[in-house]
Amino acid sequence: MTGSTNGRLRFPPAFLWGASTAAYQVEGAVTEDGRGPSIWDTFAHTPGRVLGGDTGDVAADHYRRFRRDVTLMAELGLPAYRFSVSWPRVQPGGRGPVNRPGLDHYDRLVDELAGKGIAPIVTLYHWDLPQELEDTGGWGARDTAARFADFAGLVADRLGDRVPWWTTLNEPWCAAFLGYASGEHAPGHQDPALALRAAHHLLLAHGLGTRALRAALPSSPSAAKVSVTLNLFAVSAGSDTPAAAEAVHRIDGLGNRLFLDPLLRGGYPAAVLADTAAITGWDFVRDGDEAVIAAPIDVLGINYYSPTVVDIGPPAAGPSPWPGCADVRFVPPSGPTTAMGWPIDARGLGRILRRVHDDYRVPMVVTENGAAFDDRPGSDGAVRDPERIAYLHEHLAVLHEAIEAGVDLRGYFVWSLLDNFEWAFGYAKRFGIVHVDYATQRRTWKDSAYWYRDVIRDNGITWHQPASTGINRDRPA
Ligand code: PNW
Repeated sequence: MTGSTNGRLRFPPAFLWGASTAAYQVEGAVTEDGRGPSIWDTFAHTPGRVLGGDTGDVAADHYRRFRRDVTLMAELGLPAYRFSVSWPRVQPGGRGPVNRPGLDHYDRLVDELAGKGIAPIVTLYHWDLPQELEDTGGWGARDTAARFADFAGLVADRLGDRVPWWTTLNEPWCAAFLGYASGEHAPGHQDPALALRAAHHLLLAHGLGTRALRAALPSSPSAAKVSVTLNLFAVSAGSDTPAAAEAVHRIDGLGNRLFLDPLLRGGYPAAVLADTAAITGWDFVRDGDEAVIAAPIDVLGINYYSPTVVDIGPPAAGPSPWPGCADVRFVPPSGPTTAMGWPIDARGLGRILRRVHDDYRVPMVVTENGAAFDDRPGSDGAVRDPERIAYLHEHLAVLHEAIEAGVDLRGYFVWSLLDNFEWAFGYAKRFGIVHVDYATQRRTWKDSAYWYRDVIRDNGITWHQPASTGINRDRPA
């Protein structure tokens, strides 16, 4: 399957390479074709919530420029494009009939991709909840899960004949805990009990959404895959003490097992319910919910950026995204970091993949991995990002090693195709392999884009560290 001939680490023949984006981060055009407001429109337009007062109003203008962007993808040789469907474009108020012009857009995008031989990989929820649903309780309300299933069915009815792979939710941990506990993300609540309730309703939405997808999707010629994407935490102890081990256990519980166990083992982990009993009695979990959440999935999406080191110690100031973990201290990184301040260590990704493989036995795809750096065009117009190339190379080498060790990893998607709206950081952080000049919307391939094109073409990486050398900036004819 894999190999390391001719100084190259080769990936399995069917390994799926791609790049990811999300609707609110790239589309702009927020009032076009009858789109309604989402919680991110409201949040970004609330002073003090997003760095620099940035909003997704224009973003990378991908809604209007999608045809040119698909051409760019084809030039990169991308076999697959992972994007999300904006719920408030399809149902402006989150319920009721389809807003045709909104759904038509994704129909055109899917056809444009198909015309270039690029597989459309659809995420149904990447955090842009219709504002009207937030007004009736958001993810704190059980009804939101049922509304999500309706939305999933509507999109599958229209695109199901051409989309091979569906993801219900992107990172329910972020949606629940950054959105409802720390308040760093929309809708900006700071209520740990509400956040745990939201986590359950997101998982329920996944289960009901999976059911709706299976009902709507055609079973031939080959059945579409259904998945969910989690941001899993590679947690390790900051000291060799029982207290640090306890901190690891608690963060692993809330960050990983709270999601993995109900999705893949049929129920919530008792230890996490016990650890959070002082915050909530989990009375919002009804009989039968866990069976709905455990509906079989075909593949698990994993997003990974950096490892996490914890210990017991004085709490950091401000509201935390970790309910009941005020005594847990997040140890600041000592090694290299990205522009986000996130530590760089690819081994964390290897640990996550092996752990999920050993404990849950599910096929996996890395649906996001990448890094922000301070990229800008040089005087010759080139955007040199050797740190990003080194970051990606290091992570791909770890993936190759995991595959050789028997982990069932089916693909890899870089975050992100384009520089975009990085949530609470606005446009200050650039994750793209393609640079976006927001004043002109001009796209410029960073060196990492040329490098990734060659990785895809060769289905592998060079065995030695390529870093900043040997970038071939020739564009295809
Ligand atoms: C993910 N955290 O977000 C998202 O899926 C992307 O939309 C985003 O642009 C990307 O990663 C880079 O941030 C995360 O605080 C945001 O642990 C925050 C965290 C994790 C993931």
